[in-house]
Amino acid sequence: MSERVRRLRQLIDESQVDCLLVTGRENVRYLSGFTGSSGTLLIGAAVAQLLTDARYTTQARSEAPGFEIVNVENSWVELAAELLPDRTCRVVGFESEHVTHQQFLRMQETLSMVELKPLKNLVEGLRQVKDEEEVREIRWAVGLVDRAFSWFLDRVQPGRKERDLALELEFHLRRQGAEEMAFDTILASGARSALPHGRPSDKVLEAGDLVLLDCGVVHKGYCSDFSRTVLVGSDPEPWQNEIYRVVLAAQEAGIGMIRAGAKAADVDARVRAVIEEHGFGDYFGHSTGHGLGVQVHEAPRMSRFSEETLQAGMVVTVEPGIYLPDHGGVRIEDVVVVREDGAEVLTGTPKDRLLCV
Ligand SMILES: [Mn+2]
Repeated sequence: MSERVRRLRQLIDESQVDCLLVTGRENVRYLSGFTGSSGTLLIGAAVAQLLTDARYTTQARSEAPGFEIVNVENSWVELAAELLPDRTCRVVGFESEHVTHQQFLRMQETLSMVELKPLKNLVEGLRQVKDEEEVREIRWAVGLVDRAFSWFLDRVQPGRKERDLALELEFHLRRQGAEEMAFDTILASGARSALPHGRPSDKVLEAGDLVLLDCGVVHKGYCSDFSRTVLVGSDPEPWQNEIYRVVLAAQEAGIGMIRAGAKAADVDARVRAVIEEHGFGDYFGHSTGHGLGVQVHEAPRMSRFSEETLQAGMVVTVEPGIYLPDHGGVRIEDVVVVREDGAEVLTGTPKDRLLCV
């Protein structure tokens, strides 16, 4: 049985349940390898079953060899009701963040022979610390976007539409091997770059515009996340250079604090302090970053509200920004691996000055 399932069994035991129903899609994939859109895991001390339907049973056998594949005919809840009485599962945990209210009512009705216990963040907790195989997939996804960014820069020209540029970049990334985009690409220029999550619009790039790009791809189920801001033309205004330098200083200060044992909230505080010292505190409204893995946003949170201590093997983003309404904004985002003695930066694209293209 895989190391992941072994560690989960320990958590199941500590949570005082006899077994766990895993319904979160990313959690199912993380634990079993199964990539289909419909599957539920039943995991206990001596049980590892994957409940899925006829569309997926063949695929499941090859993707999840460590699991017994059980065919769902009606619904997985009814199948679980048939499977559970044979087992020693009396208290059954379920993922309260990955069950709809309707499913919960059905579980209450159909699984009345057991006690249902809501649990959360069990698998998400395991997912925080990556093994080197996971780091390798993330590194590849990060590298793909690094290479595509050079390609993209040649196409950033006055007269080009945000939507067209974003579409061409996504097409290029897919052709270079991305499974899919990790999230909707953010590409915003000029005053629109002050929208931290600006969707590509019909706006045309003009000389003097800041262009903020934030995109990521999925590779073997693992996400990358990347932001850079460049200037169209060759003549940045002083405020554009200034906010770029401040964001860069804040981002590097944050990366400099990352190591096993550091508190995520302290990293956020350090980044925020640099931006506040320069008088831009009101223009940095989001958190410093987030964990990255099979989901583009996962634990740990890199925010002032985070209670987490960084551990070796966590993969996080560091992505401060300054957004001046009606003027423009800058964000710089790298992906880093937390190591015992510091941060290993996976992102390779240079960031040392505001690039003018
Ligand atoms: Mn991000």
